[in-house]
Amino acid sequence: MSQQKFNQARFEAALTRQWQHAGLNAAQEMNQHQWWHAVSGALAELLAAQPLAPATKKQRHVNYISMEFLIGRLTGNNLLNLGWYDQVQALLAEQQVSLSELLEEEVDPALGNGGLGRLAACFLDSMATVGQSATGYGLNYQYGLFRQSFNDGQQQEAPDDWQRHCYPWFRHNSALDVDVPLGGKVTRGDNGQHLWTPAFVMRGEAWDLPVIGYRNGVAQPLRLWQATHLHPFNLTLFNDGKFLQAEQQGIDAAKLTKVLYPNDNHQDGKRLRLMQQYFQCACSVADILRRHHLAGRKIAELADYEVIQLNDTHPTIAIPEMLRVLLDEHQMEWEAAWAITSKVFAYTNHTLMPEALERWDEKLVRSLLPRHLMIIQEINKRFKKLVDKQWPGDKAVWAKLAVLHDKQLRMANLCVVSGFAVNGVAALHSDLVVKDLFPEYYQLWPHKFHNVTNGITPRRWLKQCNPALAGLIDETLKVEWVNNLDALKALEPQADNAAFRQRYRQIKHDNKVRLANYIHRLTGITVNPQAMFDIQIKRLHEYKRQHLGLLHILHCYRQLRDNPQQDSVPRVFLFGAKAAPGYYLAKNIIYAINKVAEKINNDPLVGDRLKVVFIPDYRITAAELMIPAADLSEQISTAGYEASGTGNMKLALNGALTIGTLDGANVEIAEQVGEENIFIFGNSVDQVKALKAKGYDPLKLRKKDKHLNNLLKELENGFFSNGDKHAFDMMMHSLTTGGDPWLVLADFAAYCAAQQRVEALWRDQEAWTRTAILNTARTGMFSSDRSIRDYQTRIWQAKRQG
Ligand code: 73E
Repeated sequence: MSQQKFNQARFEAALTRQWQHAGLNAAQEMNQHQWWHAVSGALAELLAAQPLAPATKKQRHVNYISMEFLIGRLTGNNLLNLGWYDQVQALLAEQQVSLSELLEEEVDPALGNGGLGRLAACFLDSMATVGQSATGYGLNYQYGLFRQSFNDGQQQEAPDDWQRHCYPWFRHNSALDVDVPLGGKVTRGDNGQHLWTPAFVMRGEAWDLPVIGYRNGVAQPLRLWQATHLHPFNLTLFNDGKFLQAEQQGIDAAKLTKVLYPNDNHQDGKRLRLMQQYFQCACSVADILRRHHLAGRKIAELADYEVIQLNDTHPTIAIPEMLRVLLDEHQMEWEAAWAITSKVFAYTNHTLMPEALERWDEKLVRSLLPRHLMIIQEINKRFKKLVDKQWPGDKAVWAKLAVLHDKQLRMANLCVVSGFAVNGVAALHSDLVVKDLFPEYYQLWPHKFHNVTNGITPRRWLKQCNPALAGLIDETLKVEWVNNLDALKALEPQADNAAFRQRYRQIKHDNKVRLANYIHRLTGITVNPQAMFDIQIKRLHEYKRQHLGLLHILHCYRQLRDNPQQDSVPRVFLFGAKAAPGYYLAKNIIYAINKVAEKINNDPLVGDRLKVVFIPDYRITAAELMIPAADLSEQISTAGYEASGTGNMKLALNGALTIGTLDGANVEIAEQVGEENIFIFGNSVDQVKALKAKGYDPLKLRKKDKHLNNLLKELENGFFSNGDKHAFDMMMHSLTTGGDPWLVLADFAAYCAAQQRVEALWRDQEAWTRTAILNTARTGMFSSDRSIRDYQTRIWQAKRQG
């Protein structure tokens, strides 16, 4: 398909309908926000008429189910992908309206926590762009991820009411409503069939956002389910006079999609979360089957046309839901239903962290989903036969592999047993999935296991967020590179071209000025754009080790105080991170960084040489400003714990040099850019394992390393906290007597040494720029278009093993 032409007359007519609908008499009466709303609404209306590419036998339709889609602002991105940006800009300019200014009016929908949700959004963009027919299925939360502010350095959370009811990109299609049962009991009918009598039924409404391919005429839906009560209320209860109970049902239903759970890499085990999961899965499975039937296809052919990709285990309950529908509603035999189901589902694993691996109490599952529990028991029983055959009498193996064990349901096991494919998200991670997490499953089914290294969409993460660099690339390469990112390779020779380097450096500088202005507006802090912008942006988590960054800042501060005359490299340390509201240690790390920042930023001895800024309320829109302005990208997780990372890719593509451990996709970034163009340090996965095995003791390390000990002491003696010696107790305990589980102290010396190498290169700005250009030129493989093609060839369209 080719790009859809911009039709000015149709657009203007749609725009007119928008302001008329708002009750105005003329376009000129609109304020800035109304302009944004009207332009977006008009575009959405034009797109609604767009036909969908149907599923074919040649290409299965992908149903990407995810609890999170961190989409970011849509209007600018959609205009860019449509190729209509310039025309709309010119049209608005005639009315003295600035397109770029009105785009700032959009709230950034925060329907996700971090990398997992952003990955889902990048994948939708890429599927539309490479022509992979797909539907995204998620939840339409009324409140997205909380808004963050700081009060005396402590994180405060406020609800993110993003006004979903008047978001102009939504299209609600009431013909797609789904009824979702919950609770109750299961009995047997006359023919032995299972009859589920639910305690209550909710309604799922389909709210669609358009996902637009890059200039290829494709638009496909991201379908977000929203829960409401049934209309009318349960009439029987109503007639019995039990009004309040009837109303109660409505209240509960609306609660279901009220709020996104704010945990990243952590499971809470809350009842409402399981209800959200089931609600999403029941709606999505019903929708997939409805589409299949409407196309006139037989149920037995489902796996020839549809694949369901599970974004981590959060939507796993879709598996027993599919079986339930096939068994109970289509009256299929187990074998036939299983044959279909086990060819449809594929599972992506995003984490090895034990606290993030989902388990649900059997009791809870039974109370909400009695029929599903029975189906899971059947899967478990049949699977046990296979395990008994392979490992006769081996109880330990069964204890590991069982889907149901110790009254707990293990979602990852259910996925591996029931799906046709399992993949990790970076080469190193996929290796660990096989070796550490699922070795026995790998023995049983080696063909199920794959790697698909994550990627990022270059539309948003280069062309849109860094227009000046995109322009320079256009001009230099004279080919369309944004949907063929390998083309960036041709920039390599420019690293040796002084004039190109000058322009590249100037662009980085301008982006830093843009960020400095934002920082000043937001925090009142003035930062020097000549300084190195050293950036760590990601969720706050111990394993990501923002506190290792903090220790290095203390080290720099110490050096400045010890040698005030020294010719130091000026740095601005920038952080952006939210901590889950109940994750107190993470919040304590935020507090520590803010307190240290306060001290350093107000120390006249330091002046412009060192600044530390924690940017509040980090989100996609802030990332779009920070990434193009970064000189140094901090990717310093404990090796073996960051499955992939995607911020690392965005930053490298935009010409930030990486300082990082051999973890996640850092390994592949290093391979691509070359060891001499990245700063790798610290213990490797094997070394981390060995250290832990032999009994690592941070206190011994502290004793030996006087310098490190002095830095820690300053955190303990109230120097940074107005004399409060307990301000950072939680963090300090974790680093010392708590055993330093993330090996922060163990990697500290190597980290500082790597930072030295960073400074040495920085002092030679030509060499630095050369390296930065090579990073841009060599990170084309991290386009999510490549990830999607990998999914196509390795998983979705691969020849299926029966
Ligand atoms: O390494 C990242 C990865 O790049 C990983 O931590 C993250 O997924 C990214 C995309 O693959 C992730 N998030 C979660 N698990 N892994 C998670 C777990 C529970 C709730 C919410 C998010």
